[in-house]
Amino acid sequence: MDLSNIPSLITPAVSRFLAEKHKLYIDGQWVDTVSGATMAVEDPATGQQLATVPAGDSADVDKAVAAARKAFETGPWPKLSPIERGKLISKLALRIEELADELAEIEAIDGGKPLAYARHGDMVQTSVTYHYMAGWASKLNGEQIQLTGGGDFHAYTLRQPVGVAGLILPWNFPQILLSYKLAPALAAGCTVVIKPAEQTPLSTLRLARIIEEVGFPPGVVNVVTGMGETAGAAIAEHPDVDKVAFTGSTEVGKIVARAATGNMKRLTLELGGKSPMIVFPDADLERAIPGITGAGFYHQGQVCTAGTRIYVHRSIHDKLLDGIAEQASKLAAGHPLQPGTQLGPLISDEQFQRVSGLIEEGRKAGADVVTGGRRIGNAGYFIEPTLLAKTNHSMSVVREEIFGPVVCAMSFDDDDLDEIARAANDTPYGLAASIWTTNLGIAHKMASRVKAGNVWINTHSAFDSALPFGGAKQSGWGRECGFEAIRAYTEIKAVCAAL
Ligand code: TXE
Repeated sequence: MDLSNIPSLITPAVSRFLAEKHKLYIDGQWVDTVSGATMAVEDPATGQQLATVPAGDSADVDKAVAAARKAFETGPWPKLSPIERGKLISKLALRIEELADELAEIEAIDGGKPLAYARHGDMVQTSVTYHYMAGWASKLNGEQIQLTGGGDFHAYTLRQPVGVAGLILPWNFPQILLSYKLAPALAAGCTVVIKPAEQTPLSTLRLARIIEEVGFPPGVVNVVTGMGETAGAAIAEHPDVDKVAFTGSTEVGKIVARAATGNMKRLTLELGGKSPMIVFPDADLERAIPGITGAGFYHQGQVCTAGTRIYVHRSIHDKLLDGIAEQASKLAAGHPLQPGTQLGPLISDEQFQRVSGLIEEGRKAGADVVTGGRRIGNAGYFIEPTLLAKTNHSMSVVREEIFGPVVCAMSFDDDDLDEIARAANDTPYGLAASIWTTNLGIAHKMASRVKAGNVWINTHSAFDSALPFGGAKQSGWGRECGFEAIRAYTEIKAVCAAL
């Protein structure tokens, strides 16, 4: 892999942006941290420093929350008509479309995602989510309630914004996952404090400028970059934050949940996964092979819904695995900005060490490496797409969320759906699953048996801004996208009048 030409691939606009002195965005102002602390952001493909951003902590979060509170209670935001609020969100969506090339480039270089995926995946889904949610701003209806006792009463519900929302983000899909939170929060009339992941704060700092430019009133959206244990924890604990939306690890999700009980914050948590892919003997392998290869290795497997456990009928086991191995081994690794790259680096050295360690544990425990398993090159954090066969549920590679390009395969012999579901459900996670079959009856029977927030049939990781998304079991609480997201940022008030 030749990484020497990377600087020449960065466009002038992004070069200038990277070199700037970045600041926090609080109350419509660009400000330094109270402590003056900064932190480095690196390009995971080269390990080189890309930019320096503020390292905010609780003092900065206090300022941001105060600004968000003020904007929520007074000022122009709560007085804007629902249509005006929706129009601002639409303007944001349009501006993201116009600036999609630049935003995608920042996303690619900061997060290690191939540029084409960032441009045609992340940025498209991001703008669509703002467009979709803009429409909900003018549809926050309550309902008239028929009281059981009859009599002279008029009872109804009001759907009102929950208040100040803290949005804590991970590094794998910085803008998509932000749009899943920010778009419904704004549509509902909330104000927010955003804390992007420390590994990937850059696209959110760029977005804050767009938010300023399209005319959101000061304090409606605030951005505090910083570490999780300081800035993130301060948001989770803050007594004046009414709701937290968090995407990240199950481990930190539990910490956030405990902190949020202090003032009984509303909470949505989108956490880890270990998603099964169940392949029946009648599956269309022309679809299943590329579908499963993408499910396992897209963005190097750093996807919460990544398909990581294959359960395949023994009769097609070898054919399926040979097909996946062939496609996976052809994925072109490279710098995310290099044309043709299909496989970027893992996000950090820490993640690289963890994934490498788990592959080694799997090998030692008797897993068969069908393809992959090694480091690619010696710069950045690249690992070959890895397919492990002869795995079982006692192995850490099957039990733990790896968050890297590692897929484990297991087989089944008969068609006892309950038995297959038991294996698929034998995990603390319940985020997603996919079922591959041409038999509609089996597909739907299996869909009802799998414990997961999202089940796909003959596809995997198919997202849509209108489709509720979230996890069962330890994969989280609540749902993002669709009207479910609006519920998550609103409170129902029951009003009952004696006439
Ligand atoms: O996530 P963290 P990390 C999983 C995946 C990955 C593992 C670790 O398995 O290997 O998590 O990734 C902030 N209070 N997922 O360490 O630590 C942090 O700053 C409040 C799954 O990056 O959970 C960041 O903004 N906030 C996942 C965010 O939480 C805290 C996506 C997520 O960081 C905090 C990413 C604290 N005490 C990782 N500590 C998915 N579901 O898609 C950290 N943070």
